[in-house]
Amino acid sequence: MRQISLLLVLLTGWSAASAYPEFQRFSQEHGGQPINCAMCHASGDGPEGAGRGQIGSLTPDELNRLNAARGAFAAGVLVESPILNEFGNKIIYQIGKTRFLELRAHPEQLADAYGFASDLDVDGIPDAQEYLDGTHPLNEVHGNPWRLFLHNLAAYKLHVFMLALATAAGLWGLSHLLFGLAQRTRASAANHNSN
Ligand SMILES: [Ca+2]
Repeated sequence: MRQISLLLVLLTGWSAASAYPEFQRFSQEHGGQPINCAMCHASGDGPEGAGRGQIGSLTPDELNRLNAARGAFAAGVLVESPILNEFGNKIIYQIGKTRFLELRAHPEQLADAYGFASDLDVDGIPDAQEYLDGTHPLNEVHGNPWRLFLHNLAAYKLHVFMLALATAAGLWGLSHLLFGLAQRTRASAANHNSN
């Protein structure tokens, strides 16, 4: 069974870990961030090999899921390819394998084709924007610093307000304490001089 599934994989033309380097190259150059295959794949070294999340280590069930994903030519088909991560599988779901292959010639159009509604790591930056920025769409602490700051500021605005209030109250109390001490010192000095 495993041999049959593996044969299917080979017959359907899976070619290399670098099968779709156009997208990685675009994302890296556009975002100016070093990224590897882990943006879309289960393994940072890509799908070829015998490591975890690579073709050589797949079980018969995983090979079946791989074949199913590779045959998802139309958009809207839920796939669970074991060599892809959640973002990679969602790309196939959103645009389908046919459109994905077409976009190899225009990797800059993948973000628009995928759309900006999904934010898999819930860090406030859409998956498609993370693709453009060259940041990881499944890591909530990896993103454009300014975008993350704005998102966190909005998410924790009550905390920020309370912190600012506490700081202001602390400064107000300290200034009055110092003022009171200064007054007592002046009064004490005045009494000393009058005696
Ligand atoms: Ca995100």
